[in-house]
Amino acid sequence: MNKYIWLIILGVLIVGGGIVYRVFFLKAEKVPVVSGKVKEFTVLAKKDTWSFVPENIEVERGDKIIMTVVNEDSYDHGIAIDAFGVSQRMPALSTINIEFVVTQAGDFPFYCSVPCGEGVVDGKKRSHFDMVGKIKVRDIVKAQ
Ligand SMILES: [Cu+2]
Repeated sequence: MNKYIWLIILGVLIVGGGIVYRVFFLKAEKVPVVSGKVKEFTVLAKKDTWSFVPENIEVERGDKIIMTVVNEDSYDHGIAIDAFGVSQRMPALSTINIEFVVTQAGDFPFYCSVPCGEGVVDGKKRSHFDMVGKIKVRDIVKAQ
């Protein structure tokens, strides 16, 4: 048979497999949802505390998040949210904006992605590894 016929058959199998998976096998809670709502937050990398303020953010699945992240320190930080493909450097004394859609429900950590040192805050040792926060995404669509 003509090689192009085989290529077309292969293409139909790949696309058809995707459609069959999406229609019959993909669970409702795994289907990406877009709510159309926009939620804006400001998160501070608070000066010389190695912490994000606030540390917890609550949103609903499908929301578009516009996050303004302010680095109050005179050294660099970063912010990364693995689940939503966010990773940005925050230069010293800068403000950055990140946008993403929370398509999945659950608890997702965000953390500093740039080694930024350590220090003592209120008698306790704090460091780069303490710069962790959490985005709690509530499910608005009930799974069947
Ligand atoms: Cu850091």
